[in-house]
Amino acid sequence: MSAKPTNAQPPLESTPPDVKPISKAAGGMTSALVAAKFAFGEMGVVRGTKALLQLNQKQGIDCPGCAWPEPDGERSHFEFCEEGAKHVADEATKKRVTPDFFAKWSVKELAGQSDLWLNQQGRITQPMVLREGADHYEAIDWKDAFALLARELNALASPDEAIFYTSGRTSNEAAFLYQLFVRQFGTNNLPDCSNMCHESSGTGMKETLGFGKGTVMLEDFDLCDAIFIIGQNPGTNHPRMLTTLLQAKRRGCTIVHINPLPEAGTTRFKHPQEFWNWLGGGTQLADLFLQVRINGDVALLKGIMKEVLDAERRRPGEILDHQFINQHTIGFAEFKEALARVPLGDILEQSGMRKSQVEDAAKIFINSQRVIFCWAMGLTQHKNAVANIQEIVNLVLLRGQLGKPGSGLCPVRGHSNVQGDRTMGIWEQPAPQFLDSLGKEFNFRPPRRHGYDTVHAIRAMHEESARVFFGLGGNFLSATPDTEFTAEALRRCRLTAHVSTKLNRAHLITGKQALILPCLGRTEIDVQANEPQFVTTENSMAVVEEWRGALPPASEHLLSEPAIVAGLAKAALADRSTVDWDSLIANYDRIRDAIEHVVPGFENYNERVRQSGGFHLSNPIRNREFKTKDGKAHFTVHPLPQIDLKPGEFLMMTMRSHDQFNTTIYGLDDRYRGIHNGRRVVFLNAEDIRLSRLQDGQLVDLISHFNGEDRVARGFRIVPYSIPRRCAATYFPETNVLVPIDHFADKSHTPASKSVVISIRPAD
Ligand SMILES: Nc1nc2c(c(=O)[nH]1)N[C@H]1C(S)=C(S)[C@@H](COP(=O)(O)OP(=O)(O)OC[C@H]3O[C@@H](n4cnc5c(=O)[nH]c(N)nc54)[C@H](O)[C@@H]3O)O[C@H]1N2
Ligand SMILES: Nc1nc2c(c(=O)[nH]1)N[C@H]1C(S)=C(S)[C@@H](COP(=O)(O)OP(=O)(O)OC[C@H]3O[C@@H](n4cnc5c(=O)[nH]c(N)nc54)[C@H](O)[C@@H]3O)O[C@H]1N2
Ligand SMILES: [Mo]
Repeated sequence: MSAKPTNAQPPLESTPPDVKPISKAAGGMTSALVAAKFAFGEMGVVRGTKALLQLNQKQGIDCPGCAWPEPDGERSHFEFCEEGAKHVADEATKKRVTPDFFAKWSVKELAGQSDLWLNQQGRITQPMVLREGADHYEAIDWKDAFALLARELNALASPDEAIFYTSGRTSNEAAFLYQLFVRQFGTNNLPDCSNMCHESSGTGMKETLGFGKGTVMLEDFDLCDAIFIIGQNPGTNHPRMLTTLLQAKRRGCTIVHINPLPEAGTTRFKHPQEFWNWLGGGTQLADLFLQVRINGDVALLKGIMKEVLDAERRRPGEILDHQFINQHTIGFAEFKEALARVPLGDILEQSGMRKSQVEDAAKIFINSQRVIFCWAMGLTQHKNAVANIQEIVNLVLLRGQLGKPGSGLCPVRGHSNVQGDRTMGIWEQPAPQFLDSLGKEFNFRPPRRHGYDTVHAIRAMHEESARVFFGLGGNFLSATPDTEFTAEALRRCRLTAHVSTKLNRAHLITGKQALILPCLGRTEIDVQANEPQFVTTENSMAVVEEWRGALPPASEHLLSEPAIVAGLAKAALADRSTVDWDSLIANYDRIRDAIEHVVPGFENYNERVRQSGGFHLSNPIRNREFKTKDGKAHFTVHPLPQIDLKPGEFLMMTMRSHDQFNTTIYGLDDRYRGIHNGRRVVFLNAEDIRLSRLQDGQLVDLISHFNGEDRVARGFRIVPYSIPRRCAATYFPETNVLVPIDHFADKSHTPASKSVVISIRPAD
């Protein structure tokens, strides 16, 4: 090969980022202004105002930002958050990426641009193809695009040589049709963003409790005595949750925040709706902040549980819920014995906590009858992520805090329909019962062999045992670990195709041929057979609701996601399909009818989802039904994780700034952390900077170390920050190149992107 391959990583920044005093309170006037500025800049004042006023209103546009539910009561016109406004504005932008744009810019030139720039170019207006050997994408009509896909898919030696990825914005309707098509095509290769996200939560809960979804509903937050927020940054990533927390706080609920960083929002929060509060200092949400070391959570949770068991020894029968433990659980004796053997010294060292801090947390836990545990990526993206979740399960089992109002487990999901996509069957390991009903409804025999998850899909493409990649949404190249390895995997494909709204780097690192298939966004009106359609989603608390787009489509050439799936299915399966795709697409009620027949819990789907507020999918754990083999909830025993850092090494987490949605970069500021005008920063403890003979502001390269392999990311500015010793923090996706493909969580296979061992050297 002579030519240098196209850049897979975001390019270096021309100037290092600025560091300014940190904006301590989340929300408030600045949020509202930033939101309005961004929205009007993208959409213009008229479209912008219309979109913002409809955001999160009943019958309005829902926020595609996160999966936190909206309150059911009256909404004011200001029930939007800065982040929500950005997500909507980003999709509703007036800017367009047309065939002329692609004629002007070669793929290689585009790859030299930043992620911010790529996203800023606007909405993609027409299907585009990159033909073998070509430098530029060119327009293609839908029929030819589907034909190309069909040709490549049907040329494969086996259906298992195709990969069908899904990102979590996909609606229930599109997801259901997609998995139906994929299974009729003959494979279960359905990796999804969940594999990189809350897979560890699902795996950890399923194994111990028999069900993998959160057990609380919004009303439980009105009843709880304490909320523990672990490994989550709600101020940026789930801003609507701050309102819930504020309300809980005001009625006297105690909030504990466990995080290596003192994130804004949990320290101080000003609600954008509360004008009178804008000038004040905001409300301090967290009563106790525990600045745990990265991956110190198993240790900390064990420390808290030791205190709980000690308290029980002092006041027998008063602390633990013996009735619950006896009746509903298994493994308590072994758990207790194993915990007693864990030395407190190891717990304190690994968690980085003082004994008094562990005691304070335990005291809050013990003094609260009803406790909710919330968590996100800070727990799920470690090698021992499933153990992290299962230690939380142990904790709630001790006091019977499942199936008890105001208590329970709340894995706070990311993408707005990531949970629903799973319910619809987007999973590489489908349950036999699901496949049975699917086969029965559509009169075919779905494949039984488990498919590839995200990490193994990348491996398969790298080994050329998979040759076609299809992505329904998302940015597979930049969201996945080990950017250079993944890039090579994609380059080896015959064809890579993405259903997308905006341009991203995954369109630029391609197989021999590539397709971009532009779709309607959730904010847009979807008309089929002359009737406007709506779609449905399931939020983090298993509430299924309708979404109706309100804005005219960004281009007349766009198709809806369900229509794209149907077009693909018709072309690829032709007479082999037993499904009347045209009929399903003409009226999405028919898709929902089929879902009702296949997926339990969707009885009277069309009727119930039209009711205000939708409907809730029941969760057996709420009734203390544990669908494990023995019908019991399981205590589990986990060793303290091995965290071996050699001298000069740091444990690095990769996280989101306040100006991005996953791989989509909205801007270059993270004002809650004081970063402006750039993203290539590495946050370090000031003492570590001094001892490593590095300097504030210095440019460095980061090298990750794994099984004797080194990976390098270049050009990061050192920022002294409040972070525990030997810990480092950087932004995703710039540092995904450092996350080794084989460094993933036991059992769930979630890339361990919050536990990367690195060293730091002055930049070349
Ligand atoms: N605005 C915005 N909203 C979003 C997204 C976005 O990118 N932008 N993404 C969406 C998606 S898909 C998801 S999954 C969620 C993600 O939501 P979060 O999980 O909040 O996202 P991260 O930025 O990855 O933050 C992880 C948090 O965990 C902490 N952390 C890291 N390692 C550890 C650890 O070992 N222990 C503990 N206790 N804490 C740790 C970090 O300091 C950080 O506060 O947000 C969703 N909402
Ligand atoms: N290092 C590191 N890596 C991570 C993470 C981390 O914390 N650290 N987090 C992981 C997590 S939690 C997640 S969820 C994944 C996210 O992985 P993905 O879901 O694959 O990535 P996104 O960045 O959310 O996808 C953005 C693209 O989706 C397309 N898009 C937007 N809206 C729509 C729509 O309505 N329909 C369609 N078809 N396309 C649309 C746009 O073209 C946009 O460019 O990343 C994971 N990767
Ligand atoms: Mo996520």
